[in-house]
Amino acid sequence: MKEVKRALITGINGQSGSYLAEFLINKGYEVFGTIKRNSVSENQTARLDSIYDKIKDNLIYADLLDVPSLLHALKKSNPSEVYNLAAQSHVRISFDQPVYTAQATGIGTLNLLEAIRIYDPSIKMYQASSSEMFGNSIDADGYQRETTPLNPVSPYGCAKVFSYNICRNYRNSYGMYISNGILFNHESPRRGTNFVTNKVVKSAVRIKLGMEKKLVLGNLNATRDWGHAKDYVEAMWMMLQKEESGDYVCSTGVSHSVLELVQYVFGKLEMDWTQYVSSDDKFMRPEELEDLKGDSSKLRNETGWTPKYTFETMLDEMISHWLEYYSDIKK
Ligand code: G4F
Repeated sequence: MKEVKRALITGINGQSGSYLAEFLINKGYEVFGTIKRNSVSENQTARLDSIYDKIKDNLIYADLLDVPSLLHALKKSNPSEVYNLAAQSHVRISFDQPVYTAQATGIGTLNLLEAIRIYDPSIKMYQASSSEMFGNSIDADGYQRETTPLNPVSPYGCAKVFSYNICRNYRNSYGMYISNGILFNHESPRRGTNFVTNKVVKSAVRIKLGMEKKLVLGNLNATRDWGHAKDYVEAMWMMLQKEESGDYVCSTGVSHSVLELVQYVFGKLEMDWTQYVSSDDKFMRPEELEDLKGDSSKLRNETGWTPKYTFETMLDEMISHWLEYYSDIKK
């Protein structure tokens, strides 16, 4: 048994990685994380600002495609829990870079599994699986759950299905503790602004402040089950505290269309969205996942997890964030 709980997070500087790092530090963990070399070093750790002093010496350059770097990260962190959050995670971009996405989001997971198996197969691993794996499979009651067939409709979804299956295979073959969190969309002020929620909120605030005139989106009819990343990182941790590993859907159970998202955000800012928003093919996907709504009963029943944010309170927080951001810049 390792005395102080130590966790390694791949992709620690992403939206979920940064919230998870804060959550685990509050739980008393020593937290380590992998980051990738980037030609623009400024802002690379921006999401980690609030905990930077606590983790700056625990940030390790590593890449899921570089097995020795993963072994080095495991050796340096000597973790009892590994959270695999690194990936090429943008669905639209996965159509532009399908091979890279298959490597980073698919083979990268296998590289990490092998590194763990070589270094210490008793380590517990969390795999960031995704509701994008369901594609257009929906159960008769309108929900997706652990038993819903996986029928991905994007290179990203296909790569995530590979990772999901290889994790189950390593669990069964080698008795390793590996849990798949099948997370539905999760958002926050830290969300990249090329994902639809933060694109809409940031743009609407800029339009309100006279900094921008138009917002161009893709498919307004798609529906998503949007939760808050802060709630979802708690679910990741809860999954790894269970005696046995398994596969768990994490979702709010409520879905909204992109159009409803637009209407809510523009309405909150007292603007008529029809004056500003249009749709263009360039933001459409060659194949679209139309509807997502998750049934997370298994997770809720087995761990007691329940989300604290609603769609509305999450968007309110994001709107406040961007209003404050631009008012600080003007000072
Ligand atoms: O915000 P999105 O880009 O998220 P998407 O594709 O659902 O993927 C996210 O959730 C997955 C979980 O299911 C994760 F695995 C994945 O890593 C990522 O976090 O798009 C949401 C919806 C789509 O239907 C998209 O077509 O919004 C639609 N949309 C409409 N206009 C747009 C836009 N999406 C983006 N990014 N940009 C637009 O202008």
